[in-house]
Amino acid sequence: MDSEKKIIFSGIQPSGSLTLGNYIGALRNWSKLQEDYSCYFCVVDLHAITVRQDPAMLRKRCMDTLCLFIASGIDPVENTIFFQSHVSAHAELSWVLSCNTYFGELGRMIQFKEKSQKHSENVNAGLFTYPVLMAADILLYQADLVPVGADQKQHLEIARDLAVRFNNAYSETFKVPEPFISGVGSRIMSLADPTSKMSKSDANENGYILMLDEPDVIARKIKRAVTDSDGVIAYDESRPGIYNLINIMSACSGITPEQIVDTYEGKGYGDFKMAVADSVIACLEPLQKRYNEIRNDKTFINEVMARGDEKAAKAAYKTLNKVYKKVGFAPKSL
Ligand code: AQP
Repeated sequence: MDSEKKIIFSGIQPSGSLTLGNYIGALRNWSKLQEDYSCYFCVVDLHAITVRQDPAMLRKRCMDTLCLFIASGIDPVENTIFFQSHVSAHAELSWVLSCNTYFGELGRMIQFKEKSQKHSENVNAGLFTYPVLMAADILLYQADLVPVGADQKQHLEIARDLAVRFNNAYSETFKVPEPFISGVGSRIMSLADPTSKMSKSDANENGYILMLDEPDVIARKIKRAVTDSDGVIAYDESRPGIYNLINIMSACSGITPEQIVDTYEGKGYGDFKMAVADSVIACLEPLQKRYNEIRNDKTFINEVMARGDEKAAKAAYKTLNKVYKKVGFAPKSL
């Protein structure tokens, strides 16, 4: 890996099967960064247990997620792809940082407020300190840049604040990360409720398209997508159902929203939805094929895991050792 390249860190929670939103908003863009940046792409399994998970299902989803990274075009040799729980430095740095984080600043996090309402039966401390673990993820690798969606901007701000606070208290230790705005990939909304984000943990499976959905399932879900009664195809944000379908088709086919409107103006929603489904199916087909080739190849997966864990651990412990020294912990050997 070229040490001159800027460092990028990003992660996805294995809290469900990955969706078309995860692909368009994250994975597809990540695969375009690998030539120009030194990238750490992480399956953030520690974050996933802030919401109760079935252990067998979580284990399977962790492996599925790793394979979907690769199937999406992320080269496991060029990049560092790994599991967060395999590098214990994440949890260790998170503790040190949490001793430098104020209760009040975590209480202001919008995601905490939303998730604690959604999971009111399990408002645990991990859900509250989630941004501190995310800060540890980023700061351990001395990341220059972090690709973030609008909903993660607040968390990146905390990571930046913590880096500056620690550097001021203990001398220069962490690089202060900047948000990375790629400009590609829109926010994909739920098919069942186009005013909310397409989410892998949505209780309604008609709300999302999974990266591994079969073609007939994709066609059925898009056919059932909530639209409106106007019957006109126009690219208009105030009509979120049609607007979302146009964005999906544009992201999957590379055709601009304006060209899509020109082609389907005056045609019924039925024809248009069929075209959207065809574009999604064609977009996902090559990655599904690659996924099926690697998912059961244990030797390949073990090699990927061993390489990624080792590279990540090397970088992470270098930072953690520095941190332990700066806060005043006794060295392991004299
Ligand atoms: N609908 C989306 N449109 C565009 N980008 C999306 N991402 C997620 N959903 C969409 C991007 O995927 C990355 C990883 O997200 P995550 O899994 O760590 O957490 P999330 O954003 O909370 O995703 P979900 O699917 O909504 O997960 P759950 O349901 O578990 O909370 C991020 O880069 C995100 O922007």
